[in-house]
Amino acid sequence: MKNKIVLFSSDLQYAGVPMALLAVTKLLDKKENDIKIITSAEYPKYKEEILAQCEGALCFGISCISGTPIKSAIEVSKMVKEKYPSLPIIWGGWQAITLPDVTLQEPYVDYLCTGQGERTFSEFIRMLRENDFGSIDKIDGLSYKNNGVITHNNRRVPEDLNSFPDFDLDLIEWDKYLEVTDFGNNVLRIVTSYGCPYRCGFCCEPNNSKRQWKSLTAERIISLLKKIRSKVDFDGLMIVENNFFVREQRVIDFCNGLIENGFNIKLGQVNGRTNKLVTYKESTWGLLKQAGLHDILIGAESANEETLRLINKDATVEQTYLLSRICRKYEIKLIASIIVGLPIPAYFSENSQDAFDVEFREITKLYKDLFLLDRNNRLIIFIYAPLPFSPMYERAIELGFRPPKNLEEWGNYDLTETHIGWISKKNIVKVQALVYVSSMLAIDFKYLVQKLPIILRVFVIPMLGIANWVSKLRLRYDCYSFPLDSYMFYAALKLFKRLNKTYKFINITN
Ligand code: B12
Ligand code: SF4
Repeated sequence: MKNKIVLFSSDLQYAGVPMALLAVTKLLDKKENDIKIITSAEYPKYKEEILAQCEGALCFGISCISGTPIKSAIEVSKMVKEKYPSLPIIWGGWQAITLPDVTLQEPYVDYLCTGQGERTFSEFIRMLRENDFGSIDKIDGLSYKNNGVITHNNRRVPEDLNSFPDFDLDLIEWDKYLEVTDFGNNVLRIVTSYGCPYRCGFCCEPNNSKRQWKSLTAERIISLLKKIRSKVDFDGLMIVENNFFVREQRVIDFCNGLIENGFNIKLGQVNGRTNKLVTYKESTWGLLKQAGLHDILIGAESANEETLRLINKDATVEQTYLLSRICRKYEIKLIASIIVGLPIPAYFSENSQDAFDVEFREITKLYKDLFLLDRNNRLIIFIYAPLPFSPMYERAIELGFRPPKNLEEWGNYDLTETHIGWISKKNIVKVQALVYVSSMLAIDFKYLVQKLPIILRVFVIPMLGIANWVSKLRLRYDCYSFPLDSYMFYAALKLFKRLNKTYKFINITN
């Protein structure tokens, strides 16, 4: 008889392909295992589905990133533990990696996978199936409780992704994960690599992958895409891994593969590093454009050279400008992500308002310059949300940041909100206003609007026109205070999202 394995993705806001869950099934033998993947996108009544599927199952696995997805992971784990007390529950993903002890100490979490999951999960399933608990300490990357004492096995060294087979495409209903974006109507998210070779001081990735980067070959990606095409017709891909552009030859081969196989799609939100991209050959840029590259997302992080040096970015503000010029030449949009409020010396030594004013002035200048270079350039800004295992985390604590104390509290630690005392509410409003202006001026809402019923379009089109006009004024006069226009826009968006939940006009990740 087959073993039933039930897997759940706890990020309820996320509408995209459950990449982590698909990945961990790669090494599971389909003849022996009956795998059920449950997401809120595919199962709006996911709780009922989980409870029904867990009946007679071998284990229940949850993929969870830090922040609000912890809440639903807790709720569901408690629910399953209550109904099936002996069913092993394993958490994997970024929450398990970032806060292993805090997570595992809870009674409703039995095991953790604290790194790359493909091999760890298959060894774990074998152990459960064969009732071979004597071998538990041999499973790298697994953490568990032994008479209440937390034990972490050896870390798992990231393995070559090409040594794993593709996942079974029938595990999910692909059309449920098509998203509407500013470059396509039917866009899928994919990842083609794991880890990251860089060492940014605010990021939890270097501690996880130990600066290793493992990637699928271009041939493997193209062959996977062909299989996905046989399941669903997509017109775009978001390649959302940490860094798609690490090896130029892989990128060249991938673009050639897309072109030769006539994919005719757009590529967006493709993550890359400024310092690497500026070294790319002109011919590669031409090829990227020809293959359909719509936009690149870079971690510009700061508009200040000294800050970039302090966070070990190994890239410069000058390179951000240079990359913007290259992108303009090839008509590729550039999305630059910035982090405000990193615990840099200015916040230690100066009045925090003065430190913010300098930081904000530099960012608005960068944005204006980039906008003048190309009107499609966009800035996204995050307020720094400290997470363990990075040098900046310790600095944040020195500066007064108080971390949540237990898993429930971490579930209230919304990573998209502000938790650092050195950025005031008034300043958060300014940052949000700048993000709003940049979004209004750069995002092409065409695909979104097309999907709306006519009755809604009548309101939405003029509203977007007015929002765009006011944003231009704000940019011209550097005015980011009293952003009433953005409040109205976000109120309308909130209402729309509510309607969308009921009527499902479009599939979008919040
Ligand atoms: C896609 C993505 C998103 C998507 C979807 C997130 C999601 N719920 O899956 C969206 C756009 C929604 C998103 C948003 C955000 N994200 Co994000 N995102 C990513 C990204 C780029 C890829 C994730 C992914 O699918 N990887 C592919 C899979 C195959 O790899 P994986 O997730 O690492 O999974 C492997 C293992 O962890 C393990 N595993 C995972 N799950 C499970 C489950 C089981 C049972 C087992 C056994 C093993 C296992 O096995 C897998 C295969 O090896 C990661 C970066 C990264 N490199 O992972 C950041 C990342 C997860 N995001 C991050 C952050 C900070 C955010 C935001 C806060 C950004 C922001 N400021 O707005 C928001 C918050 C979202 C929220 N709801 O709170 C951080 C998370 C830090 C943390 N400790 O949790 C990351 C790590 C980026 C970074 N380096 O800082 N994100
Ligand atoms: S911020 Fe991006 S480039 Fe820097 S270490 Fe993290 S994943 Fe790598």
